[in-house]
Amino acid sequence: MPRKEKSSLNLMVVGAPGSGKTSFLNTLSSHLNTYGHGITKPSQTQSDHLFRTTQLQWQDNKNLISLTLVDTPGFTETVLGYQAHYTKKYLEHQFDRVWMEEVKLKRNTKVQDTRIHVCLYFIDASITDFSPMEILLLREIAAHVSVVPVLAKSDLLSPEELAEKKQFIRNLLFDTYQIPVYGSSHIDTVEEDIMDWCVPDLTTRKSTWRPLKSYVEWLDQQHNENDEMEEAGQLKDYLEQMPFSVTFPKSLECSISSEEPSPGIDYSETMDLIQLLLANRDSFRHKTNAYFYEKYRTQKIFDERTDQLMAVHSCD
Ligand SMILES: Nc1nc2c(ncn2[C@@H]2O[C@H](COP(=O)(O)OP(=O)(O)OP(=O)(O)O)[C@@H](O)[C@H]2O)c(=O)[nH]1
Ligand SMILES: [Mg+2]
Repeated sequence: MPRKEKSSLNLMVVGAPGSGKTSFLNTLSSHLNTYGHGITKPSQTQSDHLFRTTQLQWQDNKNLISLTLVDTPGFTETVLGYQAHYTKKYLEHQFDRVWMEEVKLKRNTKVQDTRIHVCLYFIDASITDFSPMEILLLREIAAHVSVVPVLAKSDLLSPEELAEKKQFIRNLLFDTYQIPVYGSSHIDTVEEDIMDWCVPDLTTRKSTWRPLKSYVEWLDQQHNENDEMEEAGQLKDYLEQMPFSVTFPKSLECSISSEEPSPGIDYSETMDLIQLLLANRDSFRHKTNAYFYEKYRTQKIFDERTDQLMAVHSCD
C-alpha cells in the first residue's frame, strides 16, 4: 500500500463576538468527519486564558493531515486593544518556540510546529466600518499570519445585500485601510525566493500596494498573456470572491441557529472556504515559514545585535 503523505495546518479564528467562530470550527470538524475517512485521532482540547486549542487528525485516500484549531473569544470594542496585544504575543510565542529549537546545538527535528498558518477573521454582517482598534488588531495579526477575511452569518442577508456587503468589505480592506490580508498586493520582501501564489508581484516580487480593481485587472492580464501563470488566475478568482461568506450548513441550521436564516441561501461558500484551507495548506505553511517567521527572526537578530552594541558602547 502506498505511504500516505503527511501534512498539517494550524488554523486560528478571530473576530466579532457571537459571529459564529466556534460554530464554524464545529462545522469544519463535522465536515472532515463526514467526507474524509474519519478523524483518526480523538481530538484533544487545551485551553488557556484566551486560546482554546483542539487537535485532530484527518485522513483521505492520499493524505494524513494534522489539524490544530485555535478558537478565541470575541471581544467587545472596549477590550480590543487587549485582544490585539495577547494575540500578537501568542503568535510570536509560537515563532519563539521554533527559534529556541533552531539555536540549540542538538536540534529536535520532530518538534511539532505550533505556528499559526492561517487566521480566519470573522466580520459581522452588520459592519458599517472597522473601528480604529479593529484596524490595529487586523494589522497586528496580518503582520504575523495569512489573514483570510470571512463574512459571518451570511444567511441573515439577502443575496443582493450579501453581494453589496462583500464588495463593501473588499473596498474597506484593500482601498480604504490597505490591510495586508491574504492575497493582497503587499509584501515586505525579506527573502528573494519566496514562491507561492499569494505572493503578489509574480514577475518582480517588489513590495507594492495596488488598489484592488487595478490589481485584479493586472492579474487577469498576467494570466491571459501567460498560460503558465495559473496562480494569477486563481488569485484573481479568490480576490473576486472574498470575503467568503460563512453560514451553517443546511443540516445544522435548524438545530443550532437561534436566528431565522433567509430562505434559499447558498451554503457553498462555506464549503469553498474549507476547500481553500485544505487545498492551500502547504502554501499557507510555506508562507508562514518563509515569510512571516523569517521576518520575525530577522528582526529578532537585528534587535539582539543592537542590544549587544548598545551594551558595548555603554561600557566604553
Ligand atoms: N443564523 C446563523 N446563526 C449562527 C451562525 N453561526 C453561528 N450562529 C449562532 O450564533 C450564536 C453564536 O455562535 P458562536 O459560534 O458561539 O459564535 P462565536 O463567534 O464563537 O462567539 P464568541 O466565542 O462568544 O465570540 C449561536 O447562537 C449560534 O447558533 C450562522 O452561520 N448563521
Ligand atoms: Mg466562540
